[in-house]
Amino acid sequence: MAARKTPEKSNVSKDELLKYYRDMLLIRRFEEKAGQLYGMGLIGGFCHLYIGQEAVVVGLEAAAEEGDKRITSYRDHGHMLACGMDANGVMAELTGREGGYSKGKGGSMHMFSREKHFYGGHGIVGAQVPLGAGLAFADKYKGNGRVTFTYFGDGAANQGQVYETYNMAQLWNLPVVFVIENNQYAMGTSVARSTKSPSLWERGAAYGIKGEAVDGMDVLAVKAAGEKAVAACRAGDGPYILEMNTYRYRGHSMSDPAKYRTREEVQKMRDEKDPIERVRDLLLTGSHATDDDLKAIDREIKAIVNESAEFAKNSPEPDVSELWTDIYA
Ligand SMILES: Cc1ncc(C[n+]2csc(CCOP(=O)(O)OP(=O)(O)O)c2C)c(N)n1
Ligand SMILES: [Mg+2]
Repeated sequence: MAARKTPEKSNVSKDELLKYYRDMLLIRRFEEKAGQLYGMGLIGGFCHLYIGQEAVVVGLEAAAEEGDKRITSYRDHGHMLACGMDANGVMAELTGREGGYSKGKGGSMHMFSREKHFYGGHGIVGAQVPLGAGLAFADKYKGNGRVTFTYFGDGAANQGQVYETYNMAQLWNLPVVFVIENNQYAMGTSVARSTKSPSLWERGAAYGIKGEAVDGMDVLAVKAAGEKAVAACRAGDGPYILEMNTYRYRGHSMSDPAKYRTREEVQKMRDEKDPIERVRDLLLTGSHATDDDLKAIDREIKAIVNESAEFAKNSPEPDVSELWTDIYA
């Protein structure tokens, strides 16, 4: 197996690289812990892990400003952590506990934070795309300069509502960045099996929307592309499409036997493209950090994640009286 290439020297600051390392590692370790708790029966229902795709959301959050919005699919824990939602509240929600973001009544796919402008968490494939354009419409109406990051998958990119949304978003110059997280699979179906036009971002051209493909395993490339897209939106020249070429290491959800790809394919991505290892290499080769410094960060992250699991386990299940609250009649 070919080793990862030594990264070129970058002119990104040490502090910035350390932040990306930390933020991506938090998502990775949090998701690993969620996987363990699922295996122990502490998390029920669906649970879609984000492991492998961390650079996408961390790079784009680095391009975001206070007040910008984000909305995504069910593969959403990474997005919540990256925008600053509390690991304890997310883990408690995954385990269906009172201390969770939706008081333990929503679970993995149904968490929101008004404070962090996180609008879910959507289990219906593609449903968040028109909602994301709606959020951007509201911001344009208010003239507040905010941008909405609307994330969806390669599978969702074949849905009709995405193209209806593209048309309206471009017609009204909405400040929305459409982020296609192309992790190469929609459940067990590879992109090659689902479309003959695999360059998903180029479909925006039919509506006059600009965009580009990005190495979604490289947090610096993601951030640079994100800044460009956000600048276009803030200048009134939105929307913008970013197709992030990425990869999920785990199955579609916790109940995926993964018979549609080989172990070797997954291992090759881990060995050659891992987004966290890439930043780790940059930190070490640029003499920005020592092995010991990185080990200290690893310990710090492990402590946050362990604490979230303890918090979740110690939080009670919601009271029966909660059955009748937070519902539309
Ligand atoms: C409208 C609708 N159709 C089908 C499903 C079942 N389903 C859930 S996830 C998924 C695959 C989506 O893949 P993609 O958009 O690539 O996102 P990824 O899971 O790779 O992040 C499907 C078909 C659903 N939830 N909603
Ligand atoms: Mg996919």
